Amino acid sequence: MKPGLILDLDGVICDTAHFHYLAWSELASEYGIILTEAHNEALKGVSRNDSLTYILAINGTQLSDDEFQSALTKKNNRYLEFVQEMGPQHLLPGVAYFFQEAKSKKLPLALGSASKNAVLVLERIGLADVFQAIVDANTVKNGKPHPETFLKAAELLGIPPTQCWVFEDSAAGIQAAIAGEMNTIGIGTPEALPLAQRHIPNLGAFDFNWL
Ligand code: B16
Ligand code: MG
Repeated sequence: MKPGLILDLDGVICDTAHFHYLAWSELASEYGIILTEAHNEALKGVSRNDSLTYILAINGTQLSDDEFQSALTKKNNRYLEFVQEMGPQHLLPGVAYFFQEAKSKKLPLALGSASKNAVLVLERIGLADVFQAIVDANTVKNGKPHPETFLKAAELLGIPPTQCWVFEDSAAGIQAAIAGEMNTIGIGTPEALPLAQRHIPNLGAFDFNWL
């Protein structure tokens, strides 16, 4: 059986992580909160809801349920403005090569993203048709670091978790993959992702002989 490749979206396939950061920073500043690089790292792979909870806790801002929901909508609308401007030029380095290689080797591919906007982003960057399975925040109950996203992706591919490889740029995502007993490739440094088995700067640096 061929191994399954399960890819995160933001920060692995395209640089939406930066757009999330800009949109959250704008919102956070309304509450007198300045988001640092360290905050940004902690927010990667974290659901929209949990991200806002994390941000508000920075200075103890309390919101009513209605205010919380409005803040989520505001952040998402700002984020979607960035997404509307996206195209294939926003693919991270090596992504096109990675998909060519995976296709020529007939390796099953799944997306495992914590974003509710994953399909929209895939359409914008021209990758809506490359995955045999797409699992995002609209289709799971438990976000990363819970393994549900990746376990569901493996199930849809019909491949045992231990034969799947997860490509992730977030600590929460690496934890999720480990909890699902999958192999992990960290997109980033060992300092940022100490639990990942291997580290590469981008998908173009992946060596298919590792599989
Ligand atoms: P949305 P990934 C995650 O996507 C992002 O890394 C994270 O920063 C974001 O808060 C989360 O999606 C939710 O995104 O607001 O679009 O639903 O990295 O798991 O592909
Ligand atoms: Mg990510």
